[in-house]
Amino acid sequence: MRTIEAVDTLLLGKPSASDGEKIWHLIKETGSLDLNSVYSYIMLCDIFRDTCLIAAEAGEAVGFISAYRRPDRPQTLFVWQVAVAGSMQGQGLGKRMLRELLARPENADIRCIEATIGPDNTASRRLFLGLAEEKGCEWSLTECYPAQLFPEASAHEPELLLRVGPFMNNK
Ligand code: 9YT
Repeated sequence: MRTIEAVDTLLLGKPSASDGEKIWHLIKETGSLDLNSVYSYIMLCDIFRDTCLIAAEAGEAVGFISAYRRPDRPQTLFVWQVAVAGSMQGQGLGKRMLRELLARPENADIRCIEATIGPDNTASRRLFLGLAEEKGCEWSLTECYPAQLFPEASAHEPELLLRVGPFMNNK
């Protein structure tokens, strides 16, 4: 008798410039995130690869975190977008990607995470508050970019600033 075991074929790693286009498609498909230019994703995957992460399965991008260290506070990681493909939602992939990103040796000195989220972005809210709980650290949610900042032609909901930390990132 043969036993068939579920094999985890998901690869989590640093992206490279050639992933930019795939990421653009992933963000487009999620439908809930702001779609930026392909160029911006290529740049993130190249210049900011130490703080970005791609999750790939069978050569397809199924998850992505774009993030960078704030220039004014380099120990704060600003997480720009967390994207999880529809087929992977509800499986904890966001959390797994975030943990993996923080566990990189080059990110060991990161003490805070910031992200802006729309009022209805419950997935991201759950992800970051889950991290705060796991790390036993403080968090706050404050107003950041009101809707009036965005042009009328591309109506946009307000962005709230979610801050998690300080924490010790030594896992
Ligand atoms: C954490 C996250 O995914 N924030 C989204 C920020 C913004 N609405 C965007 O870039 O889509």
